[in-house]
Amino acid sequence: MFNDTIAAVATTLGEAGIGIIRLSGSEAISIADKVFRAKNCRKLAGQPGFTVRYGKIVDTKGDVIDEALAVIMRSPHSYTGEDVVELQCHGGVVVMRKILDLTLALGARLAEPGEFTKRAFLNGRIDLSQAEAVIDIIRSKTDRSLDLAVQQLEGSLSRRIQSLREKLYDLVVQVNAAIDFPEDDIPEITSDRMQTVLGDVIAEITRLIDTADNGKFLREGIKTVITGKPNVGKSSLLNRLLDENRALVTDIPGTTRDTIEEVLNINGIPFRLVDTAGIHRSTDRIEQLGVERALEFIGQADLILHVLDISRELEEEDRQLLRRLSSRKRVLVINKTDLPPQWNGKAHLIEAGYIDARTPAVEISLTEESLDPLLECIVGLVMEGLAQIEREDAIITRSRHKQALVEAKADLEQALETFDQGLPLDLISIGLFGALEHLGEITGETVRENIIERIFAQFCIGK
Ligand SMILES: Nc1nc2c(ncn2[C@@H]2O[C@H](COP(=O)(O)OP(=O)(O)OP(=O)(O)O)[C@@H](O)[C@H]2O)c(=O)[nH]1
Ligand SMILES: [Mg+2]
Repeated sequence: MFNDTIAAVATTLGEAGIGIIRLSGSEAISIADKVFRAKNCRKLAGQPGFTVRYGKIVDTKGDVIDEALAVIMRSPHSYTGEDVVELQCHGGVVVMRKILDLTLALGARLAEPGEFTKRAFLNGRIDLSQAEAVIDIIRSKTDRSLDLAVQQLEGSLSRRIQSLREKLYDLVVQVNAAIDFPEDDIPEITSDRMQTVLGDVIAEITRLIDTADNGKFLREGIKTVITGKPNVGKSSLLNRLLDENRALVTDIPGTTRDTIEEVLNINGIPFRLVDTAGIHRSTDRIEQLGVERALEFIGQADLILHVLDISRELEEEDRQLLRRLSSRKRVLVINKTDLPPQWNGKAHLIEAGYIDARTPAVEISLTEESLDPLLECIVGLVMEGLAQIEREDAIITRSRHKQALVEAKADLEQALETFDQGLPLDLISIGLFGALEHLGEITGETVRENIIERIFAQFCIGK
C-alpha cells in the first residue's frame, strides 16, 4: 500500500453534464469529508462502501462551489484496492479545477498518468496484462478491438500464461530435486516426460506467437498506405473510403504534400488509412520532402493500396512502384475506368510480368462506382489471418508480450536440446528459469521497474 492519497479529474476536461474527481489512498475519505457536506449532515467516514451521498462541495471558508454526489468504495473492494471516493460534480472546466485544487490543498497529491491503475496492479488487484487491457479498452477504435481488450482484462491471457508457468514450475521442482538429492529415492524424470512437457509448452507458446501479427492489427489498426504517382486519385480514394471530403482533390499533380491519417472501420477491423504525396522525381523542395515522407510510410505499411490511372499511359514512376512493392501485401487500384483506357488494366500488368494472376487488383471509377468490390478485396486479404486467430481464447496484441514469448521459447528450445544431448541437469534448470522469468514479464511478476513506468506513462491522467 502507498501512504499518500492521489487525486485527479477522471473525466475529460471540458463542458459536460457531469465531471468526476477521483481520490484514492488512506486519506481519500477524510479529505473528501472536508470538501463534501452531505445533505443528511453525516460524515462520509461513517458510510459503508458502495454507497452514494448527495450534498454540496464547499471550500475551506464554507462557500458552496457545486452540488455533487459522493461515491464511496472501501479498501480492498475498489479499483485501486485502496479507499476511493469519486465526487460527481458538474463538468465545467473551472468548477472541476477548483474542486481538484481544493483536494490538493487538503493533502492529496495530483495523480500521475495511469497511477490509479498502477496502484491496482501494485496492490495485486490486476496483473500487468490486465492493466494494459485497460488502456486498450479506452483506446479501442472498433467493436472487435474492444472485445479483445475486454477478454484480456477478464484474464484470458493471464490464465494461459499462468498455466504455462505452472507446467514449467513442476518441471523445475523435479529437475532441482534430482540435482539436490541424486541418491535419494526421488523418481527420476523420465526423458519421455521431460520431452513431452517441454514440447507441449513450446507448441503452445508458438501458437500464441502466431496470433501476434493479427492481434496487433486488431489493437492498433492495420496501417494502410495509399500510394501511386501524382494525380492518379489517391486523395479521391481516401475521401470516398471515409465518405467525406477530408483531403484536397484537384486536377493539379502534386496536390497532396503532407501525409493525412484517418481511421476507417471496415467490418470491425480498424484500418489506419494514410494518404501520401504522389511518388515522382521533383526539384521542388517541399514536394521532395513529401515524397520522402511517403516512402517512409510505405516502408512501415501493413497494407498498401497502389493507385494507377488507366486513362494515362503507364509511366516510369508507375513501373518503378510496381516493382518496388512486388513483395508487399498490396491491392492495386486501377482507377478512372470511366475515361477512355490507355492500357489494358489488370490483364496488361499480368502480361507485362508486373503482377501474377493472384495479385489482388480492382478496376474502378472513383467518381462513379460503388467501392464494394474494393472493400471486399481489402477485407479478403486480411480476413484469413483474423479468422484463424478468432478461434483462439487468448491473443497476443502487444509486441512487448510477443517479445517475451519469443525469448521464453528460445530458452525452452535450448533446455530441450541440452536435455537431448545428455548434458548436466543444472543447465536445463537455467533454461527453465529463464523461460519462467520471460513469461512472468507478461503478467508482471518478474518485470523490471522501468518497463512498468513506461507502460503506465501511456495512460491518461485520472485512470
Ligand atoms: N474521371 C475521373 N477522374 C478522377 C477519378 N478519380 C480521381 N479523379 C480526378 O483526378 C484528379 C486527381 O485526383 P486526386 O485525388 O487529387 O489525385 P492524387 O493522386 O491525390 O494526386 P496528388 O495528391 O497530386 O498526388 C482530380 O481532378 C480528380 O477529380 C476517376 O475515377 N475518374
Ligand atoms: Mg492527393
